[in-house]
Amino acid sequence: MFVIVIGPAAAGKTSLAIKLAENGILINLDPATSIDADIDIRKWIRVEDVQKKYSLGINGALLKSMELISENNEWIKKDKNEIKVVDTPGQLEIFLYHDYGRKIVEKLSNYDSIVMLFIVDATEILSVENYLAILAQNAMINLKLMNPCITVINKIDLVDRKNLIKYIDKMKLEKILQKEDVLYSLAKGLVDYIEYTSIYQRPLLVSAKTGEGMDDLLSAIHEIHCACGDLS
Ligand SMILES: Nc1nc2c(ncn2[C@@H]2O[C@H](COP(=O)(O)OP(=O)(O)OP(=O)(O)O)[C@@H](O)[C@H]2O)c(=O)[nH]1
Ligand SMILES: [Mg+2]
Repeated sequence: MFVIVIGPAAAGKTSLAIKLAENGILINLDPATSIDADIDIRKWIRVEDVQKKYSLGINGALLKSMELISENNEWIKKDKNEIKVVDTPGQLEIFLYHDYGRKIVEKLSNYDSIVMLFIVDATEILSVENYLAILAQNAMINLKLMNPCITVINKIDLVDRKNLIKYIDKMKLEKILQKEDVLYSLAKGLVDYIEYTSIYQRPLLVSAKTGEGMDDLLSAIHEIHCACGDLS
């Protein structure tokens, strides 16, 4: 199974990927950052080389690198029956606005089953609006990649859990979202969507730093894997 770790910059993707890969192998798909991975994309594609070769700025070079990665097969570990954790770059636009992410996911799905994680930084969830905006990004990623993700709230060690639950508990959230206006409808739709994918009923709160919640995350990954990717 490939466990693809996606999320905004500095949410803790690499930290979580390293922890998860203790039970499998780690594939680094970030062409800008070297980590101690079993397979490192930088062996074949390095953003600084791409920048020079194509005379691009740093963001253009990262996009071009992702295009090259989507066309390259050398980094793909094809053996089944092991957890292959894929760490990705934090520039979400790769997945939100371009097709490279989808190409990569489609390619991997030819070799093994896929479980995707969308990593959220708990310290960014400071209001209902904030949380819903994060869910909207999560929903867009699901649409673009045509795969549902498990929403994983990381850095739980840095926040007051009670405060966080206020925003992510459906009953409490619906109480807050009382106004009958167009934004309420949008917010309600997002909450229903997340509930439909069952992620919402079981928000996964973890800390890559302390290890809290990691067992639940591993169980969820295996559960989804056994259900052949059916989250409903
Ligand atoms: N307190 C705390 N810090 C964390 C946790 N997870 C990650 N961090 C810290 O957050 C920072 C970013 O972590 P990374 O794992 O590099 O995040 P990332 O999402 O891979 O970042 P990019 O690849 O740059 O997008 C580092 O300083 C980590 O040590 C966590 O659960 N708790
Ligand atoms: Mg990283």
